[in-house]
Amino acid sequence: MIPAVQKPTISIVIPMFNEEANIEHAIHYAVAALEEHARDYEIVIVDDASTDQSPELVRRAIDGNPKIRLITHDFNQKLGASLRTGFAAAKHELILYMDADLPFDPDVLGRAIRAMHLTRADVISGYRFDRTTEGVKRTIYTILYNWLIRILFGISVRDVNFSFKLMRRQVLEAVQLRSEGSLIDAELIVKARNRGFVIQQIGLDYFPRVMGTSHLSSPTVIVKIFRELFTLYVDMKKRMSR
Ligand SMILES: Nc1nc2c(ncn2[C@@H]2O[C@H](COP(=O)(O)OP(=O)(O)OP(=O)(O)O)[C@@H](O)[C@H]2O)c(=O)[nH]1
Ligand SMILES: [Mg+2]
Repeated sequence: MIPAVQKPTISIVIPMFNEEANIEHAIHYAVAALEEHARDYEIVIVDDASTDQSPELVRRAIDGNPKIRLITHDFNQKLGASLRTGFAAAKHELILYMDADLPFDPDVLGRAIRAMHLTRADVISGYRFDRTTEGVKRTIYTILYNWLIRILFGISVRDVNFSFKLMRRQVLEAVQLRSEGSLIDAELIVKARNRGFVIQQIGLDYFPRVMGTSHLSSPTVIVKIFRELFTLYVDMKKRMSR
Protein backbone atom coordinates (compact mmCIF):
# COMPACT_ATOMS: atom_id res chain seq x y z
CA MET A 1 0.00 0.00 0.00
CA ILE A 2 1.34 3.42 -0.96
CA PRO A 3 1.21 5.84 2.04
CA ALA A 4 -0.57 9.19 1.70
CA VAL A 5 1.87 11.88 0.68
CA GLN A 6 2.44 14.80 3.02
CA LYS A 7 2.83 18.26 1.52
CA PRO A 8 6.57 19.01 1.19
CA THR A 9 8.49 21.94 2.62
CA ILE A 10 9.67 24.18 -0.21
CA SER A 11 12.27 26.89 -0.79
CA ILE A 12 11.80 29.08 -3.84
CA VAL A 13 15.04 30.73 -4.93
CA ILE A 14 14.69 33.90 -7.01
CA PRO A 15 17.75 35.57 -8.57
CA MET A 16 17.08 39.28 -8.82
CA PHE A 17 18.70 42.14 -10.64
CA ASN A 18 16.85 45.45 -11.05
CA GLU A 19 13.36 43.99 -10.92
CA GLU A 20 11.46 46.81 -9.18
CA ALA A 21 8.66 46.47 -11.73
CA ASN A 22 8.18 42.78 -11.01
CA ILE A 23 9.43 41.60 -7.64
CA GLU A 24 6.40 42.41 -5.45
CA HIS A 25 4.13 40.80 -8.01
CA ALA A 26 6.36 37.70 -8.15
CA ILE A 27 6.46 37.44 -4.35
CA HIS A 28 2.66 37.75 -4.15
CA TYR A 29 2.08 34.83 -6.53
CA ALA A 30 4.91 32.74 -5.09
CA VAL A 31 3.45 33.11 -1.57
CA ALA A 32 -0.03 32.18 -2.83
CA ALA A 33 1.33 29.01 -4.48
CA LEU A 34 3.44 28.06 -1.46
CA GLU A 35 0.57 28.58 1.01
CA GLU A 36 -1.39 26.13 -1.12
CA HIS A 37 1.21 23.49 -1.93
CA ALA A 38 3.80 23.54 0.88
CA ARG A 39 3.74 22.41 4.51
CA ASP A 40 6.26 25.11 5.27
CA TYR A 41 8.16 27.39 2.96
CA GLU A 42 10.62 30.20 2.38
CA ILE A 43 11.35 32.49 -0.53
CA VAL A 44 15.07 33.19 -0.85
CA ILE A 45 15.69 36.25 -2.99
CA VAL A 46 19.29 36.85 -4.04
CA ASP A 47 19.82 40.48 -4.91
CA ASP A 48 22.75 40.74 -7.27
CA ALA A 49 23.65 44.33 -6.39
CA SER A 50 20.58 45.94 -7.93
CA THR A 51 20.76 49.68 -8.43
CA ASP A 52 17.01 50.27 -8.34
CA GLN A 53 14.37 49.99 -5.61
CA SER A 54 14.00 46.21 -5.78
CA PRO A 55 15.91 45.32 -2.55
CA GLU A 56 13.86 47.95 -0.72
CA LEU A 57 10.63 46.41 -2.01
CA VAL A 58 11.78 42.97 -0.81
CA ARG A 59 12.58 44.38 2.64
CA ARG A 60 9.08 45.78 2.80
CA ALA A 61 7.63 42.38 1.87
CA ILE A 62 9.74 40.74 4.60
CA ASP A 63 8.11 43.06 7.18
CA GLY A 64 4.77 41.48 6.29
CA ASN A 65 6.03 37.91 5.89
CA PRO A 66 9.18 36.66 7.65
CA LYS A 67 9.27 33.56 5.43
CA ILE A 68 10.74 35.81 2.76
CA ARG A 69 14.53 36.17 2.93
CA LEU A 70 16.87 38.57 1.19
CA ILE A 71 20.53 37.84 0.52
CA THR A 72 22.54 40.67 -0.95
CA HIS A 73 25.62 40.52 -3.12
CA ASP A 74 27.95 43.49 -2.70
CA PHE A 75 28.71 43.50 -6.41
CA ASN A 76 27.08 42.00 -9.48
CA GLN A 77 28.13 38.36 -9.75
CA LYS A 78 25.70 37.14 -12.44
CA LEU A 79 23.12 34.41 -12.54
CA GLY A 80 25.16 31.30 -11.76
CA ALA A 81 26.89 32.80 -8.75
CA SER A 82 23.56 34.14 -7.45
CA LEU A 83 21.82 30.81 -7.77
CA ARG A 84 24.68 29.12 -5.97
CA THR A 85 24.26 31.64 -3.14
CA GLY A 86 20.52 30.98 -3.05
CA PHE A 87 20.84 27.19 -3.22
CA ALA A 88 23.39 27.19 -0.38
CA ALA A 89 20.97 29.18 1.79
CA ALA A 90 17.83 27.19 0.93
CA LYS A 91 16.82 24.95 3.81
CA HIS A 92 13.73 23.02 2.75
CA GLU A 93 13.11 19.56 1.25
CA LEU A 94 12.36 20.80 -2.26
CA ILE A 95 13.95 23.75 -4.00
CA LEU A 96 12.40 25.58 -6.94
CA TYR A 97 14.38 28.04 -8.95
CA MET A 98 12.23 30.75 -10.51
CA ASP A 99 12.86 34.06 -12.29
CA ALA A 100 11.63 37.37 -10.88
CA ASP A 101 9.69 38.26 -14.03
CA LEU A 102 7.26 35.34 -13.51
CA PRO A 103 7.74 33.42 -16.75
CA PHE A 104 5.28 30.82 -15.42
CA ASP A 105 2.47 30.69 -12.89
CA PRO A 106 4.02 29.47 -9.59
CA ASP A 107 0.81 27.54 -8.97
CA VAL A 108 2.16 24.84 -11.33
CA LEU A 109 4.17 23.77 -8.28
CA GLY A 110 1.24 21.51 -7.39
CA ARG A 111 1.45 19.71 -10.71
CA ALA A 112 5.25 19.49 -10.51
CA ILE A 113 5.21 18.02 -7.00
CA ARG A 114 2.66 15.47 -8.13
CA ALA A 115 4.84 14.61 -11.14
CA MET A 116 7.81 14.21 -8.81
CA HIS A 117 5.95 11.68 -6.65
CA LEU A 118 4.30 9.96 -9.58
CA THR A 119 7.49 9.47 -11.59
CA ARG A 120 9.84 9.15 -8.59
CA ALA A 121 11.91 11.98 -10.03
CA ASP A 122 14.61 13.92 -8.21
CA VAL A 123 14.37 16.86 -10.59
CA ILE A 124 11.39 18.21 -12.51
CA SER A 125 12.55 20.39 -15.36
CA GLY A 126 9.95 22.61 -17.02
CA TYR A 127 9.84 23.28 -20.75
CA ARG A 128 7.79 25.90 -22.52
CA PHE A 129 4.85 24.63 -24.56
CA ASP A 130 5.39 27.58 -26.87
CA ARG A 131 8.66 29.48 -26.71
CA THR A 132 8.22 31.27 -30.03
CA THR A 133 6.70 34.23 -28.16
CA GLU A 134 10.23 35.23 -27.10
CA GLY A 135 10.95 36.17 -30.74
CA VAL A 136 12.45 34.40 -33.73
CA LYS A 137 16.11 35.08 -32.94
CA ARG A 138 15.92 33.86 -29.34
CA THR A 139 13.83 30.85 -30.35
CA ILE A 140 16.58 29.82 -32.76
CA TYR A 141 19.29 30.38 -30.11
CA THR A 142 17.28 28.25 -27.67
CA ILE A 143 16.89 25.41 -30.16
CA LEU A 144 20.60 25.48 -31.04
CA TYR A 145 21.64 25.61 -27.38
CA ASN A 146 19.46 22.64 -26.41
CA TRP A 147 20.85 20.78 -29.38
CA LEU A 148 24.44 21.64 -28.38
CA ILE A 149 23.95 20.43 -24.81
CA ARG A 150 22.40 17.22 -26.16
CA ILE A 151 25.37 16.58 -28.49
CA LEU A 152 28.03 17.42 -25.89
CA PHE A 153 26.52 15.62 -22.91
CA GLY A 154 24.05 13.12 -24.37
CA ILE A 155 21.16 14.55 -22.39
CA SER A 156 17.70 15.14 -23.83
CA VAL A 157 16.22 18.08 -21.99
CA ARG A 158 13.82 20.09 -24.14
CA ASP A 159 14.36 23.55 -22.66
CA VAL A 160 17.52 23.42 -20.60
CA ASN A 161 17.72 27.16 -19.85
CA PHE A 162 14.12 27.64 -18.80
CA SER A 163 14.02 28.73 -15.19
CA PHE A 164 11.58 26.14 -13.85
CA LYS A 165 13.61 23.50 -12.02
CA LEU A 166 12.20 21.76 -8.96
CA MET A 167 14.76 19.65 -7.09
CA ARG A 168 15.06 17.48 -4.06
CA ARG A 169 17.65 18.97 -1.74
CA GLN A 170 19.79 15.80 -2.04
CA VAL A 171 20.49 16.82 -5.64
CA LEU A 172 21.96 20.15 -4.61
CA GLU A 173 23.92 18.51 -1.82
CA ALA A 174 25.45 15.99 -4.25
CA VAL A 175 26.44 18.25 -7.13
CA GLN A 176 29.06 20.93 -6.95
CA LEU A 177 28.08 23.82 -9.21
CA ARG A 178 30.79 26.09 -10.57
CA SER A 179 29.18 28.28 -13.27
CA GLU A 180 29.22 32.00 -12.69
CA GLY A 181 26.90 32.81 -15.55
CA SER A 182 23.96 31.34 -17.41
CA LEU A 183 25.60 27.95 -18.03
CA ILE A 184 24.33 27.11 -14.53
CA ASP A 185 21.08 25.54 -15.80
CA ALA A 186 22.87 23.09 -18.07
CA GLU A 187 25.50 22.39 -15.41
CA LEU A 188 22.81 21.59 -12.87
CA ILE A 189 20.90 19.23 -15.15
CA VAL A 190 24.00 17.51 -16.54
CA LYS A 191 25.61 17.01 -13.13
CA ALA A 192 22.35 15.73 -11.63
CA ARG A 193 22.16 13.17 -14.42
CA ASN A 194 25.87 12.32 -13.96
CA ARG A 195 25.15 11.50 -10.32
CA GLY A 196 22.33 9.17 -11.28
CA PHE A 197 19.40 11.38 -10.27
CA VAL A 198 16.14 10.93 -12.16
CA ILE A 199 15.09 13.94 -14.23
CA GLN A 200 11.56 14.25 -15.59
CA GLN A 201 10.02 17.07 -17.60
CA ILE A 202 6.67 18.83 -17.63
CA GLY A 203 5.31 21.33 -20.15
CA LEU A 204 4.40 24.80 -18.94
CA ASP A 205 2.60 27.85 -20.25
CA TYR A 206 5.23 30.51 -20.76
CA PHE A 207 4.60 34.22 -20.25
CA PRO A 208 7.22 36.55 -21.74
CA ARG A 209 8.35 39.53 -19.70
CA VAL A 210 6.05 42.55 -20.05
CA MET A 211 7.65 44.87 -17.48
CA GLY A 212 11.19 45.78 -16.50
CA THR A 213 14.31 45.21 -18.52
CA SER A 214 15.75 42.01 -19.92
CA HIS A 215 19.34 41.46 -18.78
CA LEU A 216 20.18 37.92 -19.74
CA SER A 217 19.59 37.89 -23.47
CA SER A 218 22.67 39.91 -24.40
CA PRO A 219 25.66 38.77 -26.52
CA THR A 220 28.00 39.03 -23.49
CA VAL A 221 25.87 36.47 -21.66
CA ILE A 222 26.13 34.09 -24.61
CA VAL A 223 29.90 34.58 -24.89
CA LYS A 224 30.24 33.82 -21.17
CA ILE A 225 28.23 30.61 -21.57
CA PHE A 226 30.68 29.42 -24.23
CA ARG A 227 33.71 30.44 -22.19
CA GLU A 228 32.41 28.55 -19.16
CA LEU A 229 31.43 25.56 -21.30
CA PHE A 230 35.04 25.37 -22.42
CA THR A 231 36.37 25.64 -18.85
CA LEU A 232 33.89 23.27 -17.24
CA TYR A 233 33.49 20.73 -20.05
CA VAL A 234 35.68 18.02 -18.49
CA ASP A 235 34.09 18.50 -15.08
CA MET A 236 30.61 18.24 -16.62
CA LYS A 237 31.51 15.00 -18.43
CA LYS A 238 32.39 13.10 -15.25
CA ARG A 239 29.90 10.43 -14.22
CA MET A 240 29.97 9.72 -10.49
CA SER A 241 28.15 7.53 -8.08
CA ARG A 242 26.39 9.25 -5.22
N1 LIG B 1 21.87 37.25 -10.20
C1 LIG B 1 21.56 37.88 -11.30
N2 LIG B 1 20.35 37.71 -11.77
C2 LIG B 1 20.05 38.39 -12.87
C3 LIG B 1 20.96 39.21 -13.57
N3 LIG B 1 20.33 39.71 -14.63
C4 LIG B 1 19.08 39.20 -14.58
N4 LIG B 1 18.91 38.42 -13.51
C5 LIG B 1 17.72 37.71 -13.03
O1 LIG B 1 17.64 36.48 -13.72
C6 LIG B 1 16.29 36.21 -14.03
C7 LIG B 1 16.12 36.08 -15.53
O2 LIG B 1 16.48 37.31 -16.14
P1 LIG B 1 15.75 37.85 -17.43
O3 LIG B 1 16.28 39.21 -17.70
O4 LIG B 1 14.27 37.69 -17.27
O5 LIG B 1 16.28 36.85 -18.55
P2 LIG B 1 15.46 36.08 -19.64
O6 LIG B 1 14.30 35.40 -19.02
O7 LIG B 1 16.44 35.28 -20.38
O8 LIG B 1 14.97 37.25 -20.60
P3 LIG B 1 13.61 38.12 -20.61
O9 LIG B 1 12.58 37.40 -19.81
O10 LIG B 1 13.26 38.32 -22.01
O11 LIG B 1 13.97 39.40 -19.96
C8 LIG B 1 15.46 37.33 -13.43
O12 LIG B 1 15.02 36.91 -12.16
C9 LIG B 1 16.47 38.46 -13.31
O13 LIG B 1 16.15 39.37 -12.28
C10 LIG B 1 22.25 39.38 -13.00
O14 LIG B 1 23.11 40.10 -13.49
N5 LIG B 1 22.50 38.68 -11.86
MG1 LIG C 1 12.78 36.45 -18.05
